[in-house]
Amino acid sequence: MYEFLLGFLLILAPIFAESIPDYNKPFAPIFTDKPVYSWTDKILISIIAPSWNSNSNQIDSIGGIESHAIKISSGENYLKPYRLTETSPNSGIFSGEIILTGFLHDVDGDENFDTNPRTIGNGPTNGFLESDMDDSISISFEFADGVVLVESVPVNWNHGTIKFSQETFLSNELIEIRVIDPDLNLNPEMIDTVNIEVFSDSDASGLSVTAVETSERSGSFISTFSLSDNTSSGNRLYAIPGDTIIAKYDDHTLPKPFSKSDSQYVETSTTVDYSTASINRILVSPITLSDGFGNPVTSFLSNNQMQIVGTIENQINFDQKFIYFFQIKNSDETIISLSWIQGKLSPNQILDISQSWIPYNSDNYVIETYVWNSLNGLIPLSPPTSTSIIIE
Ligand SMILES: [Ca+2]
Ligand SMILES: [Ca+2]
Ligand SMILES: [Ca+2]
Ligand SMILES: [Ca+2]
Repeated sequence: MYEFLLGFLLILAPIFAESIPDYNKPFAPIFTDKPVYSWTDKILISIIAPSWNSNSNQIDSIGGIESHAIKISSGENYLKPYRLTETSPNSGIFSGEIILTGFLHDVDGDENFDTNPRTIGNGPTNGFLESDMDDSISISFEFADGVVLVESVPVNWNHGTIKFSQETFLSNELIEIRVIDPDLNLNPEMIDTVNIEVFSDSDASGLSVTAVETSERSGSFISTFSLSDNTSSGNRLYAIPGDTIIAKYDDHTLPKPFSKSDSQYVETSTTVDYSTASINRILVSPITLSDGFGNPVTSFLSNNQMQIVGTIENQINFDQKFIYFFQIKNSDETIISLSWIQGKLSPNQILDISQSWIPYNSDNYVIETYVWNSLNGLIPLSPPTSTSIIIE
């Protein structure tokens, strides 16, 4: 709407500039760059007043004289007269800005005030104005004698939001979290920060990370941190696959009906998964066969006991439960033996698993192995193996 009007009026501006100001039909709409502001934001103001473009070759100004003053006010605080200057020598558009300075308040609960409320300045860009949590900023301009134009914009506190960039993170990924709370843009000309508490199932006390505003005036804050598989330190949180990570911050700037002294935790969660795909978490070697004394066997006779030996190796840096299956099929594809061994591998552990077997009949057999995470989970942790043997 604003841009549409602006374009429209820019085209008409030269006509207005050359005509005699018609003080009986004042046309000087007042615009702000946002429809609503937070308590410490910057307000960009423009007033389209072609009749005040008295010299088309120079920058004119409005509002700076008491007789036709601009007044910018919030409650009992005000700036007057406040001067706006023409955007170019013949535009007839006058602009300026002020910075809201809020009131004395502790926004993070550390018992120190975080604001510097003050009301001072005469324009066009040096104005500071105190404001309340639920306020209205009113801009008035005495366009002609006794003709005052007024525009008002609301000032509110906001409910903050917090969100991880993903629902699940792999244990080796960088974790990104974002807080959006315009009330924490405490200085619209500087990058502000917010402290976020993060903790996990493995580390319930967790740590505090700093989220940094994405631009001077965005009110949007991002923090990144990584995970550690043993202890939390610096910007690393102790969290292992399967953990839930919680992030929260305390919003001390809540909109009505909350009061100034209220605060409320805003929190979110994500989960941690293995950085290695499940099928690659255990490395299996093909089985070997040996006699009852552990000597490798090359020819196989029926009715002799032999040992089937498989080897598995943990491929991830965490303890890992497994269940290892031996399955033997005869030449009819009938399963004649199924056995399993359950256990736990520590990080990078290599383990031999053996099973004794006495084949009673001469036949061609196939010995298959499978490694799953559990009987309930049934997630394969390695590809199956298959070995053919002939029993004479
Ligand atoms: Ca001018
Ligand atoms: Ca504080
Ligand atoms: Ca800022
Ligand atoms: Ca807030």
